[in-house]
Amino acid sequence: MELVVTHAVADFDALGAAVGAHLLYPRSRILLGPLGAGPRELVAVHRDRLPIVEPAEIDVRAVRRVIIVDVRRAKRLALVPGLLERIQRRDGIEVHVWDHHGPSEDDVHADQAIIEPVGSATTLLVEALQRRQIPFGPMEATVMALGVHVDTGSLTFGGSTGRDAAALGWLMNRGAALSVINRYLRPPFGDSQREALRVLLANMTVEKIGGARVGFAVLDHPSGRLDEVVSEALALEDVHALFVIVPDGRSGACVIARSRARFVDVAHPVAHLGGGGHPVAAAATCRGLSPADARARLLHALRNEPPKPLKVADIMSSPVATVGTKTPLAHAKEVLVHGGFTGVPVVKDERVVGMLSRRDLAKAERKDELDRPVRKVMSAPVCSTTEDELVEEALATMEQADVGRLPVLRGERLVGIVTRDDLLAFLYGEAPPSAR
Ligand SMILES: [Mn+2]
Repeated sequence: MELVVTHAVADFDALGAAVGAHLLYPRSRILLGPLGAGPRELVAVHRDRLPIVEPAEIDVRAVRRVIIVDVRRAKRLALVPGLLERIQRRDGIEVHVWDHHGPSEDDVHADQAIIEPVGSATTLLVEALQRRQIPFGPMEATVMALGVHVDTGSLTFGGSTGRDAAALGWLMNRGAALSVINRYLRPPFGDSQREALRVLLANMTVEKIGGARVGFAVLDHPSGRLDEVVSEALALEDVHALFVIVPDGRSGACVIARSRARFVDVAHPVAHLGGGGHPVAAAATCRGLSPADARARLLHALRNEPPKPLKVADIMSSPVATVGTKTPLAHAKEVLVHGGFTGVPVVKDERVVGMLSRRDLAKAERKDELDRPVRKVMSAPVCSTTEDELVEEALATMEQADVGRLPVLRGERLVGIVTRDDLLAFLYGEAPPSAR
């Protein structure tokens, strides 16, 4: 007997990868543990077309090969009694692993391991199916496409790769049904999700950790599709990451974590509670730990290794060339041209009172007014930033004000400047212009 297995509370990536594995290992059957809400609804309708085996049908001694997908930590596997012991004893059982998570201490030993850092585990199976030209129908293509969509946020999460996009494209060409994908990917909220969202937002507290805003919410009771509720809350609130904790059974807690900033890795604190996942989405189920204790431990883990978002001080240029309000424009032009600046702050009594850009100068030059003082053509008031501000926030200021540079102030004193070039280098992960 060959079994395809995955993690408990299987999501669509687990299910899609399992369906792909069955195509790749045609003698196998899929063993599913508890399912997440979306997969549960899909399986309820698709059950007869999926090669699912019930736990009661399995003779553990007869299992010759186990294909583990979307997981390899012993703790997270959804198995039948006795099977994990046989896997760990390497007792006449061949183990194949297809996974895209980082390593952990309790990873099972594999005879064959395909472990690559792509956005979804399903992608790895799809690539193998493509290489071996294995045929399948629109139903299988659809379930696998859902796997890629869910784990990559439809190719938008950090960690999504061109390989995920190529796999998804190939599945679409193989007949993946968009109407079915949309049905299961973004079902409308029901009353219980709306209520959970309301309570979550009302209970949320925000902690500042290492400059990042991290939201925490403890809910009184679990609700269906809570992971989608958490994602929705993250989209609504001005936080970089969100941890939601609900009771699990009589003496346990469940954690669902989401991040939208690359500088907050939620998998790391969640791993302290025995959970796992990815930098942008992680979850843990903790036995014997109250929701309040789980919250305290997450906070402790985060404070021990705080996020390190880039701040304005990390990318600003200094010292800054300036001009005075009374400086003639002809002289200011020389400062700009010689320095290669597109603009300079205008300073009076050591306070920044305006900005003078090349555009302001060109306008004056066309009117033959370069003998006038700077204050006549400078732009004011000035949009500024501070050294401690996150680069993300300076970027938002620049977007909203549509200005090309932000003077950096400490109190009233000018200590640096951030330009469009600096922020573009940050956006595209380039070396800052000042270091080039
Ligand atoms: Mn996955």
